[in-house]
Amino acid sequence: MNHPLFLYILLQLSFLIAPFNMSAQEDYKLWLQYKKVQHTKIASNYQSKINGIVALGNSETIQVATKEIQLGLSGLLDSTIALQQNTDKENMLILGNKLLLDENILKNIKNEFDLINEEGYIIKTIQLKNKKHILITGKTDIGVLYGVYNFLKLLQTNQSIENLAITDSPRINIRILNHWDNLDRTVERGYAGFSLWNWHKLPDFIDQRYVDYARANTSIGINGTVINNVNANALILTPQYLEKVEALAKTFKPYGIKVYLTARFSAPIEIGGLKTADPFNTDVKNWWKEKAKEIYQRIPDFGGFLVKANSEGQPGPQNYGRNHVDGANMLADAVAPFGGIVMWRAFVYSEHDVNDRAKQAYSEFVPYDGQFRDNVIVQVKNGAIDFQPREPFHPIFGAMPKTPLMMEFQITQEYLGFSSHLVYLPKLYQEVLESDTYSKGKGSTVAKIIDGTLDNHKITGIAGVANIGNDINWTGHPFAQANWYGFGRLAWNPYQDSETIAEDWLRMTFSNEKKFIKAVKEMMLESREAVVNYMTPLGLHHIMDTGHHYGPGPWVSNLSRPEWNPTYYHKADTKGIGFDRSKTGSNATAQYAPEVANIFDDATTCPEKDLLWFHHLPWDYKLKNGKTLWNSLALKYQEGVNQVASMNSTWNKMENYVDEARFKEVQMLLNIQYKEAKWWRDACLLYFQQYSGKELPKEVEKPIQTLNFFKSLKFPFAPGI
Ligand code: GCV
Repeated sequence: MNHPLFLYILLQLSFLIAPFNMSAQEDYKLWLQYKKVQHTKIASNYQSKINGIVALGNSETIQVATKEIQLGLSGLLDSTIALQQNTDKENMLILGNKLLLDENILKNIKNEFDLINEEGYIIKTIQLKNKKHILITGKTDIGVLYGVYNFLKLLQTNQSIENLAITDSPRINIRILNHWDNLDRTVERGYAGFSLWNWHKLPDFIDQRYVDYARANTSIGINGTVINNVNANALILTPQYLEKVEALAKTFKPYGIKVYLTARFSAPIEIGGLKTADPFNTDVKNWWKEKAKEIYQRIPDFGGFLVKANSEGQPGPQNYGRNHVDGANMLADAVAPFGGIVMWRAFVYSEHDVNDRAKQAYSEFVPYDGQFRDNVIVQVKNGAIDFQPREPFHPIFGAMPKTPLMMEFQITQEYLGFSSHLVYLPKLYQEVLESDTYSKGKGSTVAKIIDGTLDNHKITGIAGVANIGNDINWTGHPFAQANWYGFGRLAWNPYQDSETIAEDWLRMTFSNEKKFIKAVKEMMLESREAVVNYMTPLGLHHIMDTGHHYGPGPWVSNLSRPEWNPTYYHKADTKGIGFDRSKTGSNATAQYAPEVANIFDDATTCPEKDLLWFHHLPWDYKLKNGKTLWNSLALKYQEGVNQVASMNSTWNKMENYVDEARFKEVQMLLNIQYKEAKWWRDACLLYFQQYSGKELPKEVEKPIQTLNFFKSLKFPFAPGI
């Protein structure tokens, strides 16, 4: 039968029953799936311990906390847990901040409040008149909300809730996402659709997405968001847009999330009618002061500004013969009366500077140490070039002890296969955070610099360039959700292990089945090394194709700015390969503390993972494995491909643990990743082989295509530009 009505009904029905719809919902829910606890013993234990909810106070945040706990429990326990007025019945879940706890409850608390800060929480099993209850508290309502999400995590990950005594606080104050979102809803380096912010419908239309975005962020401890691109448009500071920003800020406020904006340095000219943006000009200073006042009138808890100045063509104080300190301090003075801060980026390099690009930000910023206002924090990328699959830690960390420094990680995968490659980034973040700068002797890790403990800073921060868009699953790749999740967890506590985070994420997002977790966790943990191997092994970097940064392009050498060309970075020639940043070369190694510099400076002590970052070595230089550099490089590329092949085979065995649609989605993406890993291997090896003049080792598969074929590939519409 081919009747149009029949086809129409069939189509409707197929949407109703299609697993894709189910999974689209599951994808959308991120790690807040709240699926029924499968293990019957564990589930009945939870049920016996949670009989009702007593919520103290009625602030917006407590209302959100109550709603979330009800939502979570109704899914996890598959039953409705009712709100109660008092603790007469046993096994109540009591939510309330310290000020609202009565004497009897407080008697159960020892020194726990001394152990937490303003955003911290306590989850404790207490006794009232011989009846057991669970208390979730903190010094503030936001602390309570964090406690609620962490209590739900215990259930989501099937942990015991017997005799609970948990205290926890964030170690870093500003835990923030940087959205590189433009006002036309495109997202620079965004691979998950368009921007979440529907500027056209704001301020009157509040998309449910904004609320779910806030829920997801708060559940992992993120407390700030810069909603627009660092390549900024001044229009965001006009009343027309500020009204819309205000609506978003109001939506996020109950979740403890502050809104921040990027400030285009030339805004006084572009939207203020002034002739200059010189930070020493009185009219300019007053313009920013008035602008800050206007913003704070609308958004009393506005966080402050993030600024990219005199970098990649953005305007800044240097346009007027001033410097970064002059610019940052002028803006800092404007927001200071309202408690705002300025995050000033140190991502600077210039085509007019003949020095190694890796040295330029350090050379420019370190002399300013101690000159910034108290409410300025300098935002530094994790490495000295630009979010490569692997970079040694940025030498600014440890070199500006009198200035608060915040970390900038990239969550969006600009240089790591966009949203088609499965790469678990918390492994990369952990590697950087654990790096020892030796700035105050052994143990001066990057984590201790950014949490303020090493140099005693009160204002501390960590930023992640968001990988979020309006794709149904938020991040393009289902496993890219783990990078958003993991960033939040490490922002809360930069000393956590990425393995634990991966396990929690898998349990909350997919399943608590041991076999699934073991296999898929291993796959995630290996994925970061895999991408390094098939893209940029042994310290290679910045050899991607131009502009869009998609795929390999080690041959690119014709760009106007020398330091944008991949050939600038790998320096392959018939003698060898790598960038000599040792004493005999650019001497970038000298920007590190002597203990670190000495290690990097000598090719025999330099970790092999960073070898070609710091050294230009002959093709037949022997590595620790006894093999030549050429053979080792080729084998690394092959290893990367093999790792992706084994990720594929691991995933193919997981069909029974995952819903059909998410299983297929990841399977297709892993196939793309496999194809692209081979593309990277073949293109790079064919290109470098022109210089090495050597055969590929027998373990390396022979390329099927020619170098000219790879060079001919063009991607005019690659996303994210
Ligand atoms: C927002 C790299 C990216 C740019 C980005 C810049 C930055 O150069 O390719 O898209 O601009 O970093 O971090 O400012």
